[in-house]
Amino acid sequence: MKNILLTGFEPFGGDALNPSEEIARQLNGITIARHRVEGALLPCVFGAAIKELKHQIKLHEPALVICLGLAGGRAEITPERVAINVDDARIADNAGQQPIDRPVVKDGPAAYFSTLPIKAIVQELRAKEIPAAVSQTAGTFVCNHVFYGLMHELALHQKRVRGGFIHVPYLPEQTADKPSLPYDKMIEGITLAIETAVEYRRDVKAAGGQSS
Ligand code: PCA
Repeated sequence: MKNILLTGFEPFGGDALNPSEEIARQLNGITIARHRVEGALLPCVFGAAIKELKHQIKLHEPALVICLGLAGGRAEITPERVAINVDDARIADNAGQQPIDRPVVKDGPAAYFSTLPIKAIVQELRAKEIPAAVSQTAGTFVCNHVFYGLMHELALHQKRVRGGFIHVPYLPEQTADKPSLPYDKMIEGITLAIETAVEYRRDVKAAGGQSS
């Protein structure tokens, strides 16, 4: 059976938990669309996160890589369209680093597009009434850093492996006033996103933008 690598992040910025970590742990070891999910945890640390990601890719030799992260404040599950070659941290990472206007990869391309079927994922999630939208930016913190590191690694060394990044909202218990999504909806949504990524080798042409 082929593997899918599904990564989540440890908590950061003073949060007690990170839904992306919980999802990667919960789906670890299960079979989705004839693939075995290998869940892994990445540190919320510039540099070390990409190092661990590359280690996990070597270990599991996945056919597909999906990295998850928390985007506090967003109301939808958001497949990211593009990773940019910029680290520009608004807060320190979990090792106290705060890079400003630094490339992820020196002399690397300005950006990489996700090779996940991002519109198909949004379409399938919406059909099941799970809030979803394509996001045009993964920010410039550790999530974009890992997304760029992933796509750079795949472009250079694993051309047949597809990959991308999906941000998830807060869990209801994490916030009183910001949008959130219940845990079971997140699990259902990411399971469906994985299925869709396996089934759709090519993306669909459909509207998938954010509602707000
Ligand atoms: N979210 C942060 C980093 C880790 C995470 O889960 C981000 O969006 O960059």
